[in-house]
Amino acid sequence: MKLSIVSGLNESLIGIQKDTEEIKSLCKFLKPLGYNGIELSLLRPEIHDAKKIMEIVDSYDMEVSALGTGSTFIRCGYSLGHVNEQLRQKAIDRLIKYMDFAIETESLVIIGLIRGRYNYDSSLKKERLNIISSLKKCVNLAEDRDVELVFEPINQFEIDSYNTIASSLELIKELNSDNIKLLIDTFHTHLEEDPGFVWDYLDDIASHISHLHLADTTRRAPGTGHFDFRTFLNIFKNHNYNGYASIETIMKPSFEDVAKESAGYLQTIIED
Ligand code: LER
Ligand code: MN
Repeated sequence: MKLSIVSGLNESLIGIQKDTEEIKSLCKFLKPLGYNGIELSLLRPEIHDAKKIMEIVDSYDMEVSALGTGSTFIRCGYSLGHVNEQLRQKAIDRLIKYMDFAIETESLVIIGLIRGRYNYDSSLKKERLNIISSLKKCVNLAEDRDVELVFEPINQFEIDSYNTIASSLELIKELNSDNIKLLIDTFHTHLEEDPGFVWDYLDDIASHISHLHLADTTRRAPGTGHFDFRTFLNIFKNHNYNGYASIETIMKPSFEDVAKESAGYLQTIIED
């Protein structure tokens, strides 16, 4: 199992020079802590020089684990489930940019908050149908490009559908493609899943999972709340999971503190 952490790049400072400096300083800081990769959360992947980013990441023997796409909905309002067809298409067009970046960086593309939320002129049923039809298009695009998408069940306070692992698995089975797998986030797992069944269930479906997000019960660093990371991670260790466990928390008191504390805590479990 490999370890990564979510980070953005300062996208107001456009320019390869700034990217280079930011990525270098992230790698320099994270590598000695035992991180294997960085999960990049970007708004406009096309403004970044993916080749240059890879050159730097490679030089530290690190990787870009995955690409976060949620700002497409949060900042631009485009979403895969939107009632307006043009805004759904804009979300798909943005995903093409992420996929193109993912080809260069050999990373996964996350389908999380980009699904959006439905509003007064839509409904849960319409939203689900729109998400399914948008995702069919995205999966075809991913197959053409040989890119892997990871679908993330997200809790009901942040998104309206596909909140549970079971409903998300059903959806990806319906899509019937090797290019879409599941991303399991411990924060959403804690809020949505039955604690009496979830461990056995994860054990049963581990082969469908390609990426993990780690945050404790308050969305802070692993080890600061009461999520059972040992039991959770042991399931994946037993399946010889060789994907990433990626820290995705509120970065308080600071990114550096979270990165240090999380790595220290998780390594005692991963390397046990
Ligand atoms: C949001 O809560 C989250 O977990 C992100 O990974 C969604 O893209
Ligand atoms: Mn997540």
